[in-house]
Amino acid sequence: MATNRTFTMLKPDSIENGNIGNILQMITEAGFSIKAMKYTQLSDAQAKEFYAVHAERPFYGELVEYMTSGPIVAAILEKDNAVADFREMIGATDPSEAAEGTIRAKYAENKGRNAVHGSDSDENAEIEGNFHFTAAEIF
Ligand code: DAT
Ligand code: MG
Repeated sequence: MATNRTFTMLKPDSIENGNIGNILQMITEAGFSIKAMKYTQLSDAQAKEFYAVHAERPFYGELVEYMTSGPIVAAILEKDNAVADFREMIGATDPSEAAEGTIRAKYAENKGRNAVHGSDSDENAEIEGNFHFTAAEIF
């Protein structure tokens, strides 16, 4: 069966706002299976490395500060067409532009505190999953 994986983080606003259960329910009801999962807090160095592609952007410092401000839930998800289907399910980066019914439309506060991360390609899903999980933590 053709299937593939994506990587997600439920960001600190999702934890602060009590939305871990709601978001995980949306994810599993959409047919994603959980291959790995961890409740953790990113260090400054981890957040800087994870978001290194945005290092030159004006919001980088704010992004790193925010992503280290509290715990996150990191997970590897599996489903056919996982990367594209998950991006569709999370909605646009800015929740005011996110389609109705998407995770960000329902739960994000603003463009920075936007509830969830979703990988943007199969290649990045692999890199990001391996950044957070060892082989023994992936089922
Ligand atoms: P996405 O998370 O939709 O893939 P991205 O990769 O362009 O968006 O940016 C990564 C994160 O950086 C995003 O989820 C929130 C933050 N961010 C992006 N643009 C921003 C902006 N203009 N102001 C503040 N934070 C921003
Ligand atoms: Mg992105």
